[in-house]
Amino acid sequence: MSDAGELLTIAVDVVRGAADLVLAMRTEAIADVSTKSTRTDVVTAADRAAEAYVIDALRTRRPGDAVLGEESGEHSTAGTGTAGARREGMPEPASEAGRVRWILDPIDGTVNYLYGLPQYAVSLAAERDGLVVAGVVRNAATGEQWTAVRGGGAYRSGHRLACSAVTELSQTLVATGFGYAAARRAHQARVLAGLLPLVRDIRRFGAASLDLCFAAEGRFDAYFEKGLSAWDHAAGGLVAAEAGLVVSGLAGQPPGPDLVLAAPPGVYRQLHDALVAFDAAGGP
Ligand code: LIP
Repeated sequence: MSDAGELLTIAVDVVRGAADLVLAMRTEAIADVSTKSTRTDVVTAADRAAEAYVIDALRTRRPGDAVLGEESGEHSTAGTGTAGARREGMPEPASEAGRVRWILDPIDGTVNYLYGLPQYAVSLAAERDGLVVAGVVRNAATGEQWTAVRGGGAYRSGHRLACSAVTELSQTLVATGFGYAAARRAHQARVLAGLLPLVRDIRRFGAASLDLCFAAEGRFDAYFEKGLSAWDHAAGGLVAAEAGLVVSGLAGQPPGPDLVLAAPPGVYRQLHDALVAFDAAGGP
């Protein structure tokens, strides 16, 4: 069974290469933009190229693992293909129990990438038996990088991270984000209208993985968002939890598409209950 630290070492190496590719090809990539769920939900040639790069690298270094990528879905790295062909003597694919699944967002913050706002990241997590055990988030524009191993703490460039110690909701700087569909955005606006008078202020930076890492080091106090996919929060959620934030959904649910909430213990319950009151996990 793979040591989480070894998985993190591979993830850091692969993500660095993907982030360098994303940055290098931005000029051409933003000339090749298509859309997904709505006209504002964009994907570029760089999203696709970075995802292919990571999958190919993992096929070489971790044959037999599974990969879930935002742009191309679920893969096995035991598949055929250039680097994926199973070479003589290579280990059999891991059995389901203990099998590693990689969860990848090749560019989180794609709209920021399109506009040249330096807040976009490559996010890669390693999950084993349904539990994320290692994760890395790398801001491709600035080179800032956050890492975590379950039970081993969270770090940015070698510095151990600790979340905010805030205890009053009225003193809490809260980050959030919004979906792409108009009906969901209208509901999220109503939630925000209820929350805004109760907190210090709101921030919206546009990349969930980086939002979770910023909360992990207290650049803002807390974060919540509805509508995230696993690739948006798998790595950043581990960084946040290892920095001391409580990471959950609402009403006893795990973090997921209904809601991801990351808050310091001192205000978790106050913020959680306010989000429940405003039906932040509800709506379209
Ligand atoms: C983004 C998320 C962000 C959310 C954006 C978008 P993408 O992911 O990271 O938190 O508010 O609407 O979903 O689409 O850039 O990978």
